Amino acid sequence: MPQLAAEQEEIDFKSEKYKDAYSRINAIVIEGEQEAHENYITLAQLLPEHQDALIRLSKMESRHKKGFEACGRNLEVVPDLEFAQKFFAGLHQNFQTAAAEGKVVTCLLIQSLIIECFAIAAYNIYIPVADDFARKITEGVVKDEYSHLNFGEVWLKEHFEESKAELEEANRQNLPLVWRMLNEVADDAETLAMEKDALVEDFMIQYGEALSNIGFTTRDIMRLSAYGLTA
Ligand code: Y39
Ligand code: FE
Ligand code: FE
Ligand code: FE
Repeated sequence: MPQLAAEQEEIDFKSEKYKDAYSRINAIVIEGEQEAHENYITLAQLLPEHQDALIRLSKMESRHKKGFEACGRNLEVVPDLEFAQKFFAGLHQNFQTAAAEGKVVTCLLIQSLIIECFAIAAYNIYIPVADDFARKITEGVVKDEYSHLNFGEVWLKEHFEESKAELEEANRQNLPLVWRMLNEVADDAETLAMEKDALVEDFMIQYGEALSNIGFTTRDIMRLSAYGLTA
């Protein structure tokens, strides 16, 4: 979504207001990449036949984390990692619980569909309004995130019939958390010139496409992707 250069020039990346918001958003992204790294290691244990692929994804996530740490340093911002851990606590707990129960379908829905779609939406909306340094980093990262989403789509498509009920339940438990997280971050995102409506729209598009690729009908997608949106 390209924006006018004039609009971009109005963003003062060095202002205290921008840096304050960035200390939380940057931390969310750093913590998200760290948790994604751990989640793919856990998934590699749950799916030993895909171990090599999943360990590759986990290593990409640590590279992403390093890239975003550099973005924070470049703006002389200290990320508020405590805030970020709280931000992810709900999804983190649900992933841990599912992993402990061996519920690989739920783990894939949380990490490879929901979190990846959240990341893709956020990075797509951020790129046109990012500082030059962060834009280059984020452009490289978002390409990887599409491949992570694709891993989840392909596996779930191949196991669609036996996964359907667990996917419905996992969606019901986790999608409302995403809407809450988006609300929680909306003001800081706005300060970074990222519009909440655009984030919601991009997430819905990515997540709806993913559900479609897995095998859900349009009717199912409408119901699943908006679940908890008004809550
Ligand atoms: O798979 C991944 O790399 C995802 C973990 C990273 C999460 C990124 C979370 C982005 C939410 C940012 C919200 C800003 C408005
Ligand atoms: Fe990542
Ligand atoms: Fe943890
Ligand atoms: Fe990822």
